[in-house]
Amino acid sequence: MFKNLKYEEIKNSIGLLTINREKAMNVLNLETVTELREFLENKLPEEDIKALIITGAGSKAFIAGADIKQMREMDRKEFENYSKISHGNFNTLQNLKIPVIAAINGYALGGGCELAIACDIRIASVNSKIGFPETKLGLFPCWGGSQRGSRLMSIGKLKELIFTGDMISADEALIIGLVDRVVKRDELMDKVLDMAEKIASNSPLAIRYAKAAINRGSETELSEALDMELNMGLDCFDSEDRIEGMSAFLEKREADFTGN
Ligand code: CO8
Repeated sequence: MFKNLKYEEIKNSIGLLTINREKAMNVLNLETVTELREFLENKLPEEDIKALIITGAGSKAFIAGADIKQMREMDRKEFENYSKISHGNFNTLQNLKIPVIAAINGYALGGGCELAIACDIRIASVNSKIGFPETKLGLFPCWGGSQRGSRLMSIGKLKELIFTGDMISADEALIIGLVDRVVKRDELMDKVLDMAEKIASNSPLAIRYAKAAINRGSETELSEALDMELNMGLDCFDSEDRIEGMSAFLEKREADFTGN
């Protein structure tokens, strides 16, 4: 039903979303961000899956950014609409209850890098090239890059990346915290799936609380964040999953979590 997106459920309750524009370097044109909005808001079966993986089609690009050809022809109002859709999409992604892993399989540039940093975890194949080339185009990363970026890496590194527009290797991105793991090119999906399956075997409820606590806490003053963490921990303690997890440990069996 989508022209530019492909969604499938793989393995054990793990969703795989592919930006499916291989010939166009999986660039996020207006049609694609509009489809992504529809997918995230109405089609993603969030209650049925335990993790979502996002990748790009083919072996060359994860996502080479927003569509420069379209943007050159847009007026301010059209660009505002395009950017608001993307802002909304990346906010929705960040706030999904389930963990989202970006499987970076090549160029992750501009808006592509911004999508990746709205995900919870980034795993990149060693051949990936990552960066914010917007200043070469007379723009700066304003689909979350200048804000989420500074919460991942040092302000100096972020400024260096944005001001120079340099693409960096996956290994450099790992050193500065822009990606979380680098793997061999042909092992990317296996490694991402291994991680997703490990996540899927743990309590979905505890992961949901952990994600919300980490996300909200990073935007909150520390003493308030610690109060919030304690309250969320108490709610988590009240759950069926907590009883199941502790019982399974003591009974030396695998836990069977329901997410409640
Ligand atoms: N937009 C439109 N078309 C693109 C883009 C893009 N971002 N990237 C690649 N393409 C197209 C090329 O034009 C080319 O099309 P055609 O075959 O019709 O000529 C095709 O994809 C293949 O690209 P190349 O021939 O260039 O392939 P190479 O392997 O030589 O190079 C690169 C691949 C390095 C990815 C190169 O294409 C490149 O540098 N692309 C541009 C990357 C870029 O600048 N991305 C950032 C875009 S701006 C952005 O994302 C802004 C988001 C936030 C906006 C908010 C601002 C306020």
